[in-house]
Formats: sequence, structure tokens, C-alpha cells
Amino acid sequence: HRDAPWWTDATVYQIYPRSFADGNGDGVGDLAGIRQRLGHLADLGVDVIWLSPIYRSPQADNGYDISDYDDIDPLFGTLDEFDALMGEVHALGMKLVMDLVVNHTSDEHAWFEQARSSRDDPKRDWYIWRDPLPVGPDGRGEGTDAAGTPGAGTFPTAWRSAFSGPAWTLDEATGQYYLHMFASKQPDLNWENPALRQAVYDMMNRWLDRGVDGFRMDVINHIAKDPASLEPGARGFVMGGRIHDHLREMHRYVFASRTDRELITVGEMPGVTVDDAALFTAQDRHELDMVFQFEHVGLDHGPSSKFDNRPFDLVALKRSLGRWQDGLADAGWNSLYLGNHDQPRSLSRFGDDGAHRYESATMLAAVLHLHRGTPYVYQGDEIGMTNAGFTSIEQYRDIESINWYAEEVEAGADPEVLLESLRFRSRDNARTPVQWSGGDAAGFSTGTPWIEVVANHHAVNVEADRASSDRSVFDWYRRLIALRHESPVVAHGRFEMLAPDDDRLYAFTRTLGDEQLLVLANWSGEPYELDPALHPVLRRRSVPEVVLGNVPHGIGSLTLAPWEVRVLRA
Ligand code: TEU
Repeated sequence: HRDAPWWTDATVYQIYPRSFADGNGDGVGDLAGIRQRLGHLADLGVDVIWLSPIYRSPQADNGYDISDYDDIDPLFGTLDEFDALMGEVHALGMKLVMDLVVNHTSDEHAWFEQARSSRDDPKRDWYIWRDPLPVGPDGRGEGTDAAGTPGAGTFPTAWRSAFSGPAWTLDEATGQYYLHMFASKQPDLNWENPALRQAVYDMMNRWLDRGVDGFRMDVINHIAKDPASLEPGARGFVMGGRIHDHLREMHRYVFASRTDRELITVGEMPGVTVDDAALFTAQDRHELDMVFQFEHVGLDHGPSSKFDNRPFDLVALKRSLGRWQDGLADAGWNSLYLGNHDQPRSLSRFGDDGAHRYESATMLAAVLHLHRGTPYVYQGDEIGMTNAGFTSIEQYRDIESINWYAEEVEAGADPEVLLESLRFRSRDNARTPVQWSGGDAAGFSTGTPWIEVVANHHAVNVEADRASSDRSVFDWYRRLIALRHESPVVAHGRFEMLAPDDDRLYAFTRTLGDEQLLVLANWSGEPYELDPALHPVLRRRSVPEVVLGNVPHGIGSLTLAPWEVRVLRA
């Protein structure tokens, strides 16, 4: 493992800039706020900072709708401020990664404004256009209608947008539909067009030349659409085989020549399988370093809608994460995450954000960080932040949540039932302002935050956490990140799941040479009696060395307290 890439023992911290820290009092987080808080990240010990988009954008999807890839939106600051931030990040020994959103642009991007100006514009084919499908005098035809009913309208396919409604919008001026898998203000780019691909690579090279250390690539497996899935009547997106050609071409044009740089790429891939990921992340294929997969975060909702919440099943989670550990053990590399700006707060979703907030936050972190892969810490998780607890639709800001609620109310659903689902599942749960202190606006802003601060910020905040010496979530994360830097077994040890069918214990070993760690986690709110047969170290007379433990009195006994995690050197 000595010649392993640098990012195999690195930890990445995700900043969602609009909610991290507000430096100018306008209620929205910005680069100035990030610069003021870099010490927090340096203390944590993270190696890489990933910024969610800060480019010019009308903010229809909070910046994932870019209108100028080469400029910083004034909401966040200026290119000069960006260069200053990047300089300070590098001076602190950290790297800075940008969010690359090239499956789609904003409809206010110059490329789309040109493309929609005329069917003959040279950039027309940089987007995906289709003629309305014919409808006969009887109203029947090949297309679907806005509700997706086949044969009743002129829509090119039955695809639905991730933000409700059809995935096609008719551009009246030129009489054609354009595709948008997300909002109608996010038209999909046509990656079959070589000039478009070159323009993207050139833009990426400008950011790397500026000093950026890599990219998180937004829904990057969606840039290749299987042609058959764009035929009339097709139900939805299917990843096309050209994806590997595109990623290898991107590597050739952007990354291959930069052998003097320590860069990192991670591709966000909703729906990717372990087998796909083994290809995407095989180092000799020169596609991506790692991918964000979605299997584990798809276990607690139905197949048709993320808002169709299902009970959490630990055995299913262990089976899924175990399969990804095994599948990429000898080829490729895992990313490790339980939360981000699209997911509910992992503490509320998988743990106990009430009486056992400290124990479950630290247990979740230890289990995740001691898997094999590169961990991603989402802002606020390092101090045990929780879901928002919103009770009315007016508190929400996320286009996905607002559109889903409106569509369901329109269809006759009970608003209270919808609000219950949003309280658990809305992306806004992870987008409330980072809670720096117990003061007004939690120290996030001197103005009125763009989204409400969670009511528990008086108790849950960086200051209070850092002051609670032996029960600091931040300090626990710091120790996990340091352990990964110090002990190669964490980054490179072979993973083996134990007690796979146990629905309360999450236990596994990591082995490298003659070194072995045993991780024992009680993923429940009840005490758990360990079976000594689980592992020889539990049958020894002497108390084994405890590398990490979140319940001090538990050490030595075979009883795990609620949400207790114990890491033993076996
Ligand atoms: O998210 C892609 C993705 O996973 C979402 O489509 C998710 O599946 C969605 O919430 C529907 O369940 C990326 C960004 O992370 C997200 O913030 C953007 O909204 C989206 O792409 C479009 O850029």
C-alpha cells in the first residue's frame, strides 16, 4: 500500500457554501465566511475541502444551475476572494475541490441562450431537442401528456423530472422540446457533441491551471444517455455505454498530463452498481478515482419515490455496504458517506438525535470512517447537527421539496402527511445554517438567514461541543481522521463483516499484515450483550487495547451500552 494514491488515507469535508458561514451579513453563506472558519477545518484535520457550486447562477437549484462556469456568483464573492481562499487552504496544507456540474447548465447560460435562439444556431446541438410528437384528430398519438399518460400528448418521452413534472419543456420560439432531468431551468447538455465536450474540458483545465485540486462531478453518469431510452414512450433515463468513452476522453484532455499534481476526482452516480464502479474506479482505466453510490441511502425509501419512507433495516445496510467493500476490495476504491446536502442529517436518519445524540453521532462516524475508502464529512455532522424539524411548507426552500409538495397536494394528498415525510426526508434538513454558537442565528450570520436555523442550536453548536471536553463530537471526528493518517490498517486493511445477520450489532475487522482492528457498534437504543464467540479477542483474560470508545465505562465488559462503539486492537 506504500505506493497507494495520496487520497486513500485522506478525508474530505463538504462545504455547502450558502449554509456554512455568512461573512457580509446578507443571510447567505459566502467565501468570506469560509475564510473566517478555515481554522475549524484545519483543527479537524481534514485533507480536502469540496465546495458545492459557487459559480454564477440564478440559484434555481441553489447553484446546481450554472450560468457562467468561469465566474463566482456575487452572492458568494469574487474570483479574487476565491483565489485568496484557495491560497489560504493550500497554506494550511489542505486541497480545494470544486463541484463540476456538466450534465446540465442553467437556462440562463450563454450557451443555452444561443442554442434556443434558432434551430440553426451552431450551439443548438449542445442541448437535447426533440420535435413534438404528432397527435391525431382523436387526441391520440405517440407522445405522452404532461402527466406522463402515454398516447395522450406530444411529449417526446415519458421521462419525469427529479423535481416533479415532465422532463421536457416546449421552447415556443423554435417549436421544439428540450430535455431537463431536473428543473426546466436546468437544460441537459448533449455530450454526443464533440464541441460541447471540448468546451467542458477547456473550462476544467482553466480551473486546474488556477490551482484547484480536483472535482466532484455532479450526476456524471447521466451525461451518457442510452439512445433507446430517448425513443418515444421511453419511461426514463438509462445510462449509456458511451459514459466510459467520455470519462476516458476527459481524463486524456484534462488530467493525464498533470502528473506533477496531486489531484482527486469523485463522480456522483445515482444508480451506479458495484460492477459499474469497479470499472469507473479501476486505476488502470483512467476514468475516476472514486464514485458516490446510492444503494445504502436508497434502502429506507420505496423504488418510485424518495419520499415513500420505509423503516430502516440494519441487516440490509450491512449487506449493501459489505458488498461494496468486497466488490472494490482489489479493484477501484470506495467513497464513504452517510450524509450530504441532498440527504437528511445522518444522525436523525440512522441514530438517536435526542437522548443519545453524542453516542449515536460518534458511533455512526466510527463505523463509517473505519470502512475501507475515502470518508466524506458533511458540514455540521462533525458537531452532531440534526434534522430541521420544520412544521410548515413555508419554512422549506428546496425546489425538490416544494415542487413535490405542490404536486402531491394538487393530486389530493393530505398536507400533514406530506409535511411528516418532508420532516424526515427533505434535502433542506441538511441545508440549515451551520450552528457555530448558541447566539442569534447560531453565529452563522449577523443578518436573517436565508433558511431557518434549527431550534436546538442553543445546545447543539461548535462552541458548546468544543467545550464539552470528553463528549465532543468534533474531537471524536478529529481522532478518527488522525487514526486514518497514523494507522495504515484503516486505509488499507482488508475488511471482513462479522455477524452479518444481526439486526443491532454492526461489527467488522480490518486486517493488514499482523495488525487487526475490531469494530463493535451497538446500532440500537438498547444494551447489547456481545457473544464472546464473535472474536477471539473477546475471550481473552486481559482487557484488549481500546483504540477508540464512546462510552468509557463500557470498556472491558461484554455489554455494549446503547449506541456504544468500541474499537479494539485485536
Ligand atoms: O444530485 C443528483 C441526485 O442524486 C439527485 O437527483 C437526487 O437523486 C435527487 O435529490 C432526487 O432524489 C445532484 C446534486 O447533488 C443535487 O443537489 C442537484 O439538485 C442535482 O444533482 C441536479 O444538479
